[in-house]
Amino acid sequence: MMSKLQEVKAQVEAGKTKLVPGLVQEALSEGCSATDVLNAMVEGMGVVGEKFSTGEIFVPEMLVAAKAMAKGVEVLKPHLAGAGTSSLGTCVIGTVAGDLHDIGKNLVSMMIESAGFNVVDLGVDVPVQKFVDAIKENDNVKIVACSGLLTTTMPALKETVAAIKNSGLTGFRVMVGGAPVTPEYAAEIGADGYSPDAGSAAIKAKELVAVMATA
Ligand code: B1M
Repeated sequence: MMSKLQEVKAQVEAGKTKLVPGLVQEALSEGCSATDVLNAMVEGMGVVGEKFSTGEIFVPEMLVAAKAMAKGVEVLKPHLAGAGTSSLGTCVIGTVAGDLHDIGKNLVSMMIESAGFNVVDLGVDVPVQKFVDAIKENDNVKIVACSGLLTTTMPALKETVAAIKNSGLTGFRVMVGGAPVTPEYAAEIGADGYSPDAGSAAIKAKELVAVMATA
């Protein structure tokens, strides 16, 4: 018999938007940790990505799988993220221009919020200037987090970091991440921080702010 986690993974893969939330709830009720459930969904998305690469499925299937995962994450959210205290400052976050992927960015946003930041989420396909404007328009911005999921939008990450750094605005640190991003690339484009996943992004954000405070 399929375990509940295997079922969650399979139904995310199959894009079963209506089934996934209930299965996530059942998995939690059966004692699975929120992290295990999240990992099962991420694994499901991994399979979806592989099938897309091999031409077995197409964009619409990828999209419904993403929707199913987003529904599952909604159920998981209170279990993953604690109550934000908003005492560490504001984090402006977004997926860079030309890029529509938001599941990873949303997870990073959630974890950063639970680490104690007030999060301003600019969404996806965010033009460079919108990042700069958001830093100006919001109070106490300490972290700017830019996500990119496509090799083709890595240059947009570079442009975004450059524009923020050249804006003359100060008092914050810039973090980048997303599947194709490496620590080397992050350093090369002048980002202050990189992290491979949502959990470590929250830790990195706190570290950057702590270092800034003592500088
Ligand atoms: Co897209 N897509 N997609 N897609 N898609 C990928 C990324 C791809 C790897 C699939 C593949 O071919 N195997 C491939 C990119 C190849 C490449 O660039 N090398 C790809 C492609 C090609 C495309 C299109 C070009 C397809 C087309 O139209 N021909 C197109 C581009 C659209 C665009 O953006 N302009 C496209 C479209 C889409 C959908 C819209 C259909 C949908 C996204 C829907 C949505 O997000 N709302 C989609 C999906 C779902 C995927 C896959 C299957 C899953 C992505 C995902 O959500 N993963 C993906 C394959 C894969 O990832 N295996 C794929 C789960 C998520 C939790 O992981 O986003 O990596 P991830 O986030 C992680 C880390 O990366 C990190 O933390 C997160 C959580 O731990 N992280 C950060 C992310 N941001 C961070 C920021 C940080 C720190 C860490 O600091 C600031």
